[in-house]
Amino acid sequence: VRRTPLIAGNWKMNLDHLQAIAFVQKLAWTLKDAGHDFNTVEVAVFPPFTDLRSVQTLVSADKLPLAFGAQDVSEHESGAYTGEISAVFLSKLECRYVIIGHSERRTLHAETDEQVAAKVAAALAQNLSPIICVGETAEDLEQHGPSAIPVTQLRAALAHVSTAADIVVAYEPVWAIGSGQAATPEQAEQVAAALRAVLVDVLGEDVAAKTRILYGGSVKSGNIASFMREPNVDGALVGGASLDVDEFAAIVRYQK
Ligand code: G2H
Repeated sequence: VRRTPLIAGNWKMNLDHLQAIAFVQKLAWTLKDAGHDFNTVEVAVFPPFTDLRSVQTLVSADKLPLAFGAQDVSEHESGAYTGEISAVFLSKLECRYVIIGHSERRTLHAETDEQVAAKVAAALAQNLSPIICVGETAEDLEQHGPSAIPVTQLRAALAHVSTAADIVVAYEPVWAIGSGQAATPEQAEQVAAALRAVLVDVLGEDVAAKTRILYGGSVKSGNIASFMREPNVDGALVGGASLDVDEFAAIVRYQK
């Protein structure tokens, strides 16, 4: 099975809606100028909620071949949840993906495995493809070894997922996030292979073979190709380096 690589830019809390428009326009031109084939490597951006309407309008008006999504979603569909954003709203804004369980949500907002599982179910119910983030801290790594925590987190996140689900998994070692210290390609592959084994076990061979597993944590244009050579790594979730158009475009163009 050939899995289309996905390069995803997680903007985190950066770029207002005007900056987002300028960024997305420049990104689309840069990639088109470079002759990028979007069917060969898929490109997605994850702006803050307040930028999504601008990005959607631009993408649909100019028919840009970019996917986009949100960085989080509520586990609830509607109701008295002040400050929350429903998967229904994201779906109506033509989001294709939504990042769920990013380590910054788990750490700074105390998101639990149960909430992550509920959010995954809420996203799938609206035909959004969840990018399920898992990863261990430096202490976890020391205590439990490389794959134990990511494997446990993925199993928990799949609690309500049916076998046909369209999901993406992102392995992001917490110690590699924003630190400049990326995992080695061998480390990423070892955990990605363990995560694929979970997918086989829970969702079956066919879905596991189709599901993309991304690496995230200090990905740059200088190290992306080494990750992409690994058989179980199908793309990257890029934070800091996704905020510079030329650098992000160079990551997307890792084969060149
Ligand atoms: C991990 C990653 C993007 P960065 O959080 O999700 O960020 O590339 O800045 O390490």
